[in-house]
Amino acid sequence: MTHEIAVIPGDGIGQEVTPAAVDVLEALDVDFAFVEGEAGDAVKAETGEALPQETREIAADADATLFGAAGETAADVILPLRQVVDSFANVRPAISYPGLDAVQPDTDLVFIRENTEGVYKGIESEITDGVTTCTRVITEDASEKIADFGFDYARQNDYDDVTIAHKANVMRETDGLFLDTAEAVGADRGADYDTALMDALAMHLVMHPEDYGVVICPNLAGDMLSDLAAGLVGGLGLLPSANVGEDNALFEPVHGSAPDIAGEGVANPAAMILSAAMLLDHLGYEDEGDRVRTAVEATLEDGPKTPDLGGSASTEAVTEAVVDRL
Ligand code: GGG
Repeated sequence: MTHEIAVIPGDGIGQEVTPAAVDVLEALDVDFAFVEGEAGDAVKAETGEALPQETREIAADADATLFGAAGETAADVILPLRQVVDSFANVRPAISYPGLDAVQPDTDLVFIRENTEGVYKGIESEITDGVTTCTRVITEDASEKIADFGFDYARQNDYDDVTIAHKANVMRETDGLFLDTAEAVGADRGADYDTALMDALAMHLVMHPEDYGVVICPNLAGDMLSDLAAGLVGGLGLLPSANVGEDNALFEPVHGSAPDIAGEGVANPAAMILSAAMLLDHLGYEDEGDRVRTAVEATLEDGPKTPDLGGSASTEAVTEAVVDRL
């Protein structure tokens, strides 16, 4: 069976790490057909559109999508792409790997981020000169769906600790609804869980990440807390993610386009390759996903390493080392 994979490198280092993930997938004994689509700053400068209709169709029709990174046009690219694949959950694991100089070597967290609403709904306006507003949308349906997904994820992946992140003491209506709904899901299942104010949670995650497992979050909180957790494990070059819908999914590193190093060929491909491992799991190739994760882990431990991890290897050299270890 051939699996059609949409490949959308996007901007900056997305152009460098996305081919790395494709190289790894091509080295496996799985039949993929890759279809490339354009998106981002460069295509907007050329055509006026950051996410051309053709790219939307490629992603909608594929069995899964690999996306690299968004730059200045992030809001016009990554948010609509997540809608194209109808993804309601953004799964972001943050794990410490042996052999890296991590701030917190005992980190094994997974952020389950609501992916459709909150302030990322994009309802912003300038109501008068010097005054802007942003409407934060939280619905019972989306909150229930993400909480269900989070509790299922914890059970299926053997995480004992589930935490519901919120700021209901200030955003009483919106996060009040998120919290009440997520707690009702936990109570219905008879599941153990904690709740945590997201600001205090940020501090506790920095000091004691080992106390946490699955963290169910509203959209913006999930984006921010997962970047914070990247800092605990060695940087953004290490965090993969899956945007999961009912029938489709998109896989992307948590990092952005990194314009400071784009074009130098030294971006860490680990986050992108680990995202490809999540794609393999999603398509039912869990053994192949494990092989890829094992090869990445060995490469992170024994090298070669890119400059963000204290080495001097190129993206290509690290990718070759991962492929050799498969
Ligand atoms: N590959 C992920 C990416 O391009 N991230 C940049 C970004 O702005 N992300 C915002 C988000 O994940 O919602």
